[in-house]
Amino acid sequence: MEQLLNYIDGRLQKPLSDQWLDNYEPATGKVYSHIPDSDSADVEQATQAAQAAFASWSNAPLEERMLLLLKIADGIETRMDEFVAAESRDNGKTLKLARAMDIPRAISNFRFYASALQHFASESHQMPGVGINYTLRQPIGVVGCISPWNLPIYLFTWKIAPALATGNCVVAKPSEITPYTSYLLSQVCIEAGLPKGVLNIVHGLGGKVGQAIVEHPEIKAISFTGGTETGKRIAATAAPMFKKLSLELGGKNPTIVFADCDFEETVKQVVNSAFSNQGEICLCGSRIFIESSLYEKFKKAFVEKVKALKVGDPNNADTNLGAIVSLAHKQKILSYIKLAKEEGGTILTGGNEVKGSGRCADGYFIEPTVIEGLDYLCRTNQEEIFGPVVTLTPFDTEEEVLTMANSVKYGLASSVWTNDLKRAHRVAEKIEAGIVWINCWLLRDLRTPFGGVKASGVGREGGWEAMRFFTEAKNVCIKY
Ligand code: TXE
Repeated sequence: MEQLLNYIDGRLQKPLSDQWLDNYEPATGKVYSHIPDSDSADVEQATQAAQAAFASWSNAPLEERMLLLLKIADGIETRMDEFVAAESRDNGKTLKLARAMDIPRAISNFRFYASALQHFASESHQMPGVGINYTLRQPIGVVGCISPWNLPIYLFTWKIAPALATGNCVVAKPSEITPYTSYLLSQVCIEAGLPKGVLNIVHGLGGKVGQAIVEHPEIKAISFTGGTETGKRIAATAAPMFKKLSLELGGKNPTIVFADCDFEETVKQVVNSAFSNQGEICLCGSRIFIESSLYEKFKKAFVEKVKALKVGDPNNADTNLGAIVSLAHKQKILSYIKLAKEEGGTILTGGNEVKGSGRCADGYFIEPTVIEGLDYLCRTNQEEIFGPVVTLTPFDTEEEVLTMANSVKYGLASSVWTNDLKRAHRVAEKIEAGIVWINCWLLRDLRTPFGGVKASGVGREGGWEAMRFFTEAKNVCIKY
């Protein structure tokens, strides 16, 4: 059985404890590799390596840092097929989605920040006749990056790239559920000649390795993406240590469809926003609100398209929904479908687990599920399910739909479908979310701030936001 290795001080190595965890393939339900069951001793070794590398990395010429990040991007691109296969096998997503989204975005993350570091400027403020101030934006030192299982290498590199670009050294932990592409990234970094200790990847459990990273006194900032409950635990540990924190947490995103939308395109895109990656994207639209006059027509067309979605082997070209990431997560999703029925919902399509066939006989599959007739305040409509389950709810007025959309503790993303320009801006201003897409979904410009409000987290990733997160601003004031 293949053993994935930690990447510490430039070397691939076993966990110091020589303890291992099973790594499951969601499509087959079978263990296909072992990952290090690392602990605080491995995190200590990684942190010391990062500290030792910091002086030279933070003082390296910008062009040197840029060229290394570009080489890493090229290395991923050269090994694209391996990364695509690994991402799909680890997460359960289809090969076509991994090839279309996850891996290209990981490459873009490194290329974007390789270029951004060359243009990252700060400001000066003149006091006429008295003096001048200038702001130095300096790297923090050793930072921690912890990422989830839904978009494994996409979100892992979304943190690591700006951290490295700004001259920090990194101790990073991917989800123990989807470690493989991070392991491949380690190999690419070695092949690219990234100096030892600049990036360290420690595999293992969140409560052990993740917690050790968060509480290590020499790791000065934490960039985390994952569940809201975990975000709370991380904040409780890091806040008293005065660490910088970026928390990208859960979501329960509204999709608001007005009667004047471009009907066919809206139905198609709303299906996409509901069920991409089996609904396991924090940006997915899981609460769909439709203007009453359009409700029946939209419901009919939407359910028809959902019924046509194919659930099955992620390796098959015609599969739309692959496997759910784990047995535990499959059971969590099924429990919410059961709850929806108990709360009075009507299942319009789906609602059942799917028995795989052939190699996937023991895989984790669930039908795309559409539910109507629920109160907007019920648990099914308030709690994050993070799977292929959406609800439909009609509305009459803007005020009513905004009240329902904003009724959840989350505030991450939203989409609004209308051709009324003024209404689009009006609604966008009032939605409690960090991202509002108008007549589109998941259209991303990496220069824009990315993050949520309320229980969806604090801080922003993306563009200069990420570069500022990973640097400290020092004001130098000179009297002349
Ligand atoms: O996240 P976790 P999981 C939501 C979604 C999902 C729930 C839990 O609802 O069902 O979060 O998913 C590490 N200290 N999202 O289990 O547990 C853990 O090892 C430090 C939304 O994946 O938060 C993993 O690497 N680290 C989210 C990472 O944190 C800890 C995407 C995420 O694990 C830790 C994924 C600790 N105490 C899930 N405990 C989004 N916003 O995109 C765990 N970890």
